[in-house]
Amino acid sequence: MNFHILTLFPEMVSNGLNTSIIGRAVNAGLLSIEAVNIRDYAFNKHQSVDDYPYGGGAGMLMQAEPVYLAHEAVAKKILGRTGGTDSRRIRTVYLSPQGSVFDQKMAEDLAQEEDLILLCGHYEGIDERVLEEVVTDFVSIGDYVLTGGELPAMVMVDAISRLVPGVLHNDVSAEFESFQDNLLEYPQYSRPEEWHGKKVPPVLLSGHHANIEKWRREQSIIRTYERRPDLLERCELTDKEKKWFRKWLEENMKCQ
Ligand code: 4GT
Repeated sequence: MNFHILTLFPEMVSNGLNTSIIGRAVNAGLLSIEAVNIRDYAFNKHQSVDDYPYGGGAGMLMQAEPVYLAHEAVAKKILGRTGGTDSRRIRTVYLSPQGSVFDQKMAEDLAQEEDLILLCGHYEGIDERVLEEVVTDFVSIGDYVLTGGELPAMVMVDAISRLVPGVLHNDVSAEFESFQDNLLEYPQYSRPEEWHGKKVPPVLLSGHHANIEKWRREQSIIRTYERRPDLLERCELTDKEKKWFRKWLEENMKCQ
């Protein structure tokens, strides 16, 4: 999968994504991450990329033309390689607090694309007119305000990349984790068997795989109930699990 990140701070993005699992996947040729400097497309008289907003107000706005030219250059390259003809069909995400909130489902959807363009704003954002012409998806990573779209773009690249086949080379893969089923992951333990007087739950040392699986599933349900009850409403428990959970609730609520 190929990520193309349009930004005024390309080194921030490249430096943040060249390490660990993502860096290794890039070196292995499973991913490419191209950071395109929008400033390289400021062909106006003063080579500027920002200006005051019409109507007044605080701060500066990124101008339409350099963003448009940077997008066009990237789109041309992609179409040349893929044999496509319509640059408006290349998924182009604008990172903004006004977007739909990014989640695992959206990551799975975007991981199906061969090329993904991520547009990062800075200052007070980007002239609306170019957004109307190039953006296909408006995405937010959560309800808070940042100084730029670079960190959100990096969050998206990380979450999407680990879904690309081969990027995680463990046997069970990304499918089988937190948020699969809308349940949080169960607690995990490694050596030593006892630490600070705390023992590893005995079932995990039993070697009984069916019991271990059952215990983990139950722990996931308890954990989701305790930490993210909003997710529990959206997850599908079997009748057996519902019955077990009702019993667990009864037993654990009476002494409160
Ligand atoms: C928050 C988010 C985001 C910002 C988010 C344009 C100029 C937007 C600054 C940028 N803040 N971008 N994508 N929650 N700020 O995703």
